[in-house]
Amino acid sequence: MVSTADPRTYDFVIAANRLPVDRHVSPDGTTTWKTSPGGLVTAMESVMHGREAAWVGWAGFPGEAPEPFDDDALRLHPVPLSAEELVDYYEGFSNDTLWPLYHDVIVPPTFHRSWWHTYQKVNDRFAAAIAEVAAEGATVWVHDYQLQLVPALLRDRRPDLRIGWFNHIPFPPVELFAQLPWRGLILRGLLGADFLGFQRPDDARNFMRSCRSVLGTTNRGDVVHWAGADDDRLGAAPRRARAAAVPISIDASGFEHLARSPEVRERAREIRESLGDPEVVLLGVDRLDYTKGIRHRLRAIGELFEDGEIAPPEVTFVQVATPSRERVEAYRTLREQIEGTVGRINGDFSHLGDTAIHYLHQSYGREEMAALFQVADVMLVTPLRDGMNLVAKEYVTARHDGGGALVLSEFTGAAEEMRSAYLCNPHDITGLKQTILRAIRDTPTAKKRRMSALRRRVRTHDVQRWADDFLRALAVAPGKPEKPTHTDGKDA
Ligand code: GDG
Repeated sequence: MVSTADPRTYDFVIAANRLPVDRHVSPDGTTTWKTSPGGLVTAMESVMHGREAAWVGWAGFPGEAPEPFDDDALRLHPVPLSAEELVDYYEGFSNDTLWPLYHDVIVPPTFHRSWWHTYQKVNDRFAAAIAEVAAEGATVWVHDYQLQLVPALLRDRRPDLRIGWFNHIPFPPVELFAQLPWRGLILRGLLGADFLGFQRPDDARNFMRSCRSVLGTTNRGDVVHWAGADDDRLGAAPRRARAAAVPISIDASGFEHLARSPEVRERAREIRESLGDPEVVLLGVDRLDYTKGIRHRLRAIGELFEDGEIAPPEVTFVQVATPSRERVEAYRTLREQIEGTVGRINGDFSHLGDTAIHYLHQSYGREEMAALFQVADVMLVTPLRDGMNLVAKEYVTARHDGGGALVLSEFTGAAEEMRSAYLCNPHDITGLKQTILRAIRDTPTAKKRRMSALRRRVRTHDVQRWADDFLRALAVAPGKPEKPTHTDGKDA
């Protein structure tokens, strides 16, 4: 990677909270950057088609930001965040105000004016950085809930840009969104975009309803019409923005290729053997987050052990809970609760050499993940609310043998597309238990039929298609109204 400070500008700019690279400092003090293997990076590579692009984001450590540098055709433009800003903008407003509010208030959101002020300040810094690297008339793709003010702040600086925003998490119903003390300013921030992409049609509808109810906008179909306001803070210029569902996906061919590799298949055999060759392996893979429904899943599994419906060594449950947001109180509490429950269940139902639940609070490489998916006879994806859930899509992609069964919560964006999964309501513990048993006991033919439909869906709706769909929608989005709009006030 080459570090240069020249003021080049780019026709395509991506902005996300994090840059797609991680810094590694070796013992002799040399710094190297490694591309973080994520869906977003792959998707962006596929749409860049070799053209030069810039990525604006935080470099992953507090304090002064490194100078912009190149990673192949990608210009990386770090935005600095101080340690205090990380606490207030990232851990606070993003992860302890917006995250719970946008996920059905599973835990109560915390509202602090000081967090909000920092969120505004950091969003403004991102907007300034994007304005600096974007060429005249460039396309800018802003990602996620951490940067909701960026579209309008950027448009104020650079009306020439085409601005899109994609929400990776759900957009809440107006009844919940209305709790946010700064609701009008957030919506106004988003309306700076030409196109707003959401995971599900319901998320787009929730957004449009919030705009109508909070800002008094009207909409025709999926286009929101903002007539401008007298309130200076909201801005006076009329705008039009389109809001629609563009569900995210995974690099299906890349992941399948990895899953088919001899190393991964061999590793899958090893894992199964080290678990004692059980008849049925149940698996959960989640960031340790209260949205993922891990406690409800454990409750159902614990009761199934208690009822004698399942028992080790024939059946074992592996739960990978990747460490996440450990400085936020709600996450620490959740970890204690989960580990207490796992301990109790194992105390009651494990025997020497036969473990009921293998609980792993660790992160693993992609290869290990792909191997684990191949070992799972039944994959449990049971979030209480999830924007999409990529684990569900990765699981079916890894099952190139056509085996396995996916239990999937209705409250994920993935459930909208993956109708052939064993769908469940994770709040209904009795129903969840029955669904898990059904996924274990269904005939191989029935399971194969479902798996084959799921695999087809993900193969034909991969991350490249998502990025293409988003950029196509952004390219034709209406933007600034050319003439006064006539509105019928109907909801989409
Ligand atoms: C947000 C939204 C939306 C997990 N542990 C390890 C690991 N992972 C990988 C999974 C998957 C990704 O992380 C998690 O993605 P999810 O979609 O399941 O969930 P969030 O992190 O909450 O993501 C979500 C997503 O954004 C995209 O828009 O779907 O709804 O909440 O790829 O495999 N990967 C590795 N080691 C781990 O230990 N290598």
